[in-house]
Amino acid sequence: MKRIITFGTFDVLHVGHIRILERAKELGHHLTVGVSSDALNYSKKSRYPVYPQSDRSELIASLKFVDHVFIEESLELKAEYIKEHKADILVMGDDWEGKFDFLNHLCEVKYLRRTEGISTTQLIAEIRKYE
Ligand code: C2G
Repeated sequence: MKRIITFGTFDVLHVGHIRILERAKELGHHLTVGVSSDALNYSKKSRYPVYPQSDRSELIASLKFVDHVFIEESLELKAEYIKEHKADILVMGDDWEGKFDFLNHLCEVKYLRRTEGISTTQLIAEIRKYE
Protein backbone atom coordinates (compact mmCIF):
# COMPACT_ATOMS: atom_id res chain seq x y z
CA MET A 1 0.00 0.00 0.00
CA LYS A 2 1.97 3.01 -1.28
CA ARG A 3 0.99 6.54 -0.38
CA ILE A 4 1.78 9.37 -2.81
CA ILE A 5 1.92 13.10 -2.10
CA THR A 6 2.10 15.97 -4.58
CA PHE A 7 1.71 19.75 -4.52
CA GLY A 8 0.51 22.54 -6.76
CA THR A 9 -1.61 25.63 -7.25
CA PHE A 10 -3.93 24.04 -9.85
CA ASP A 11 -5.36 27.41 -10.85
CA VAL A 12 -7.74 27.39 -13.85
CA LEU A 13 -7.74 23.59 -13.93
CA HIS A 14 -6.52 22.12 -17.22
CA VAL A 15 -5.48 18.81 -18.79
CA GLY A 16 -1.81 19.19 -17.70
CA HIS A 17 -2.98 19.18 -14.06
CA ILE A 18 -5.26 16.19 -14.64
CA ARG A 19 -2.56 14.12 -16.36
CA ILE A 20 0.10 14.62 -13.69
CA LEU A 21 -2.34 13.71 -10.91
CA GLU A 22 -3.49 10.61 -12.77
CA ARG A 23 0.12 9.50 -13.39
CA ALA A 24 1.03 10.25 -9.75
CA LYS A 25 -1.79 7.97 -8.57
CA GLU A 26 -0.58 5.18 -10.88
CA LEU A 27 2.63 5.01 -8.79
CA GLY A 28 0.72 3.79 -5.74
CA HIS A 29 -2.64 3.38 -4.03
CA HIS A 30 -3.47 6.60 -2.18
CA LEU A 31 -2.96 10.14 -3.49
CA THR A 32 -2.77 13.19 -1.22
CA VAL A 33 -2.63 16.62 -2.89
CA GLY A 34 -1.38 19.79 -1.19
CA VAL A 35 -3.12 22.74 -2.87
CA SER A 36 -1.14 25.93 -2.29
CA SER A 37 -2.94 28.63 -0.33
CA ASP A 38 -3.93 32.00 -1.79
CA ALA A 39 -1.52 33.68 0.66
CA LEU A 40 1.38 31.43 -0.44
CA ASN A 41 0.70 32.35 -4.08
CA TYR A 42 0.54 36.02 -3.26
CA SER A 43 3.86 35.85 -1.42
CA LYS A 44 5.52 34.05 -4.38
CA LYS A 45 3.95 35.83 -7.37
CA SER A 46 2.52 39.09 -5.96
CA ARG A 47 -0.90 38.14 -7.33
CA TYR A 48 -3.74 35.93 -6.18
CA PRO A 49 -4.81 32.93 -8.26
CA VAL A 50 -7.92 33.36 -10.43
CA TYR A 51 -9.78 30.69 -8.40
CA PRO A 52 -9.65 31.00 -4.60
CA GLN A 53 -8.16 28.12 -2.60
CA SER A 54 -11.60 26.81 -1.57
CA ASP A 55 -12.62 26.38 -5.25
CA ARG A 56 -9.20 24.98 -6.26
CA SER A 57 -9.27 22.37 -3.49
CA GLU A 58 -12.93 21.47 -4.19
CA LEU A 59 -12.12 20.86 -7.88
CA ILE A 60 -9.07 18.70 -7.04
CA ALA A 61 -10.97 16.72 -4.37
CA SER A 62 -13.67 15.86 -6.93
CA LEU A 63 -11.20 13.98 -9.19
CA LYS A 64 -11.60 10.19 -9.06
CA PHE A 65 -7.86 9.50 -8.60
CA VAL A 66 -7.45 11.98 -5.71
CA ASP A 67 -8.03 10.58 -2.21
CA HIS A 68 -7.23 13.51 0.05
CA VAL A 69 -6.66 17.27 -0.28
CA PHE A 70 -5.17 19.75 2.17
CA ILE A 71 -4.00 23.36 1.92
CA GLU A 72 -0.22 23.88 1.52
CA GLU A 73 0.56 26.94 3.63
CA SER A 74 4.33 27.14 3.03
CA LEU A 75 6.87 25.77 0.54
CA GLU A 76 9.25 25.13 3.44
CA LEU A 77 6.95 22.63 5.19
CA LYS A 78 7.35 19.77 2.67
CA ALA A 79 9.12 17.51 5.22
CA GLU A 80 6.36 18.04 7.80
CA TYR A 81 3.63 17.38 5.21
CA ILE A 82 5.37 14.19 4.01
CA LYS A 83 5.53 12.88 7.60
CA GLU A 84 2.01 14.01 8.53
CA HIS A 85 0.48 12.30 5.49
CA LYS A 86 2.82 9.25 5.77
CA ALA A 87 3.89 9.59 2.12
CA ASP A 88 6.12 6.94 0.53
CA ILE A 89 6.63 8.92 -2.70
CA LEU A 90 6.78 12.68 -3.37
CA VAL A 91 5.80 13.56 -6.95
CA MET A 92 6.67 16.92 -8.51
CA GLY A 93 6.57 18.22 -12.09
CA ASP A 94 9.95 18.21 -13.86
CA ASP A 95 10.09 22.02 -13.68
CA TRP A 96 11.21 21.27 -10.07
CA GLU A 97 13.80 18.63 -11.16
CA GLY A 98 16.40 18.12 -8.42
CA LYS A 99 14.93 20.77 -6.11
CA PHE A 100 13.44 18.29 -3.62
CA ASP A 101 16.10 15.56 -3.70
CA PHE A 102 17.10 16.64 -0.16
CA LEU A 103 13.86 14.99 1.06
CA ASN A 104 14.86 11.52 -0.17
CA HIS A 105 15.76 10.37 3.34
CA LEU A 106 12.02 10.69 4.14
CA CYS A 107 10.51 9.23 0.97
CA GLU A 108 11.22 8.48 -2.67
CA VAL A 109 11.25 11.69 -4.77
CA LYS A 110 10.01 11.46 -8.37
CA TYR A 111 9.70 14.14 -11.05
CA LEU A 112 7.13 13.57 -13.79
CA ARG A 113 7.19 15.18 -17.20
CA ARG A 114 4.87 18.18 -17.62
CA THR A 115 2.38 18.28 -20.48
CA GLU A 116 3.77 20.52 -23.19
CA GLY A 117 1.90 23.43 -24.76
CA ILE A 118 -0.53 24.26 -21.95
CA SER A 119 -0.29 26.40 -18.84
CA THR A 120 -2.51 28.57 -16.66
CA THR A 121 -0.52 31.65 -17.75
CA GLN A 122 -1.13 30.84 -21.44
CA LEU A 123 -4.84 30.21 -20.81
CA ILE A 124 -5.25 33.53 -19.00
CA ALA A 125 -3.54 35.31 -21.93
CA GLU A 126 -5.81 33.49 -24.40
CA ILE A 127 -8.99 34.40 -22.51
CA ARG A 128 -7.87 38.06 -22.29
CA LYS A 129 -7.97 38.23 -26.10
CA TYR A 130 -11.77 37.88 -25.93
CA GLU A 131 -12.23 40.89 -23.67
N1 C2G B 1 1.69 20.62 -14.68
C1 C2G B 1 1.92 19.75 -15.77
N2 C2G B 1 1.80 20.21 -17.04
C2 C2G B 1 1.48 21.51 -17.28
C3 C2G B 1 1.24 22.38 -16.21
C4 C2G B 1 1.36 21.91 -14.92
O1 C2G B 1 2.24 18.55 -15.57
N3 C2G B 1 1.40 21.90 -18.56
C5 C2G B 1 1.85 20.10 -13.32
C6 C2G B 1 2.97 20.79 -12.56
O2 C2G B 1 4.23 20.24 -12.89
C7 C2G B 1 2.56 20.53 -11.13
C8 C2G B 1 1.02 20.52 -11.21
O3 C2G B 1 0.68 20.35 -12.57
O4 C2G B 1 3.01 19.25 -10.72
C9 C2G B 1 0.44 21.83 -10.68
O5 C2G B 1 1.00 22.89 -11.42
P1 C2G B 1 1.07 24.36 -10.82
O6 C2G B 1 -0.27 24.75 -10.37
O7 C2G B 1 1.79 25.23 -11.79
O8 C2G B 1 1.94 24.10 -9.50
P2 C2G B 1 3.10 24.98 -8.93
O9 C2G B 1 2.65 26.41 -8.88
O10 C2G B 1 4.37 24.65 -9.65
O11 C2G B 1 3.20 24.42 -7.42
O12 C2G B 1 4.94 23.16 -3.61
C10 C2G B 1 4.75 23.51 -4.97
C11 C2G B 1 3.81 24.66 -5.10
O13 C2G B 1 2.55 24.31 -4.60
C12 C2G B 1 3.76 25.24 -6.49
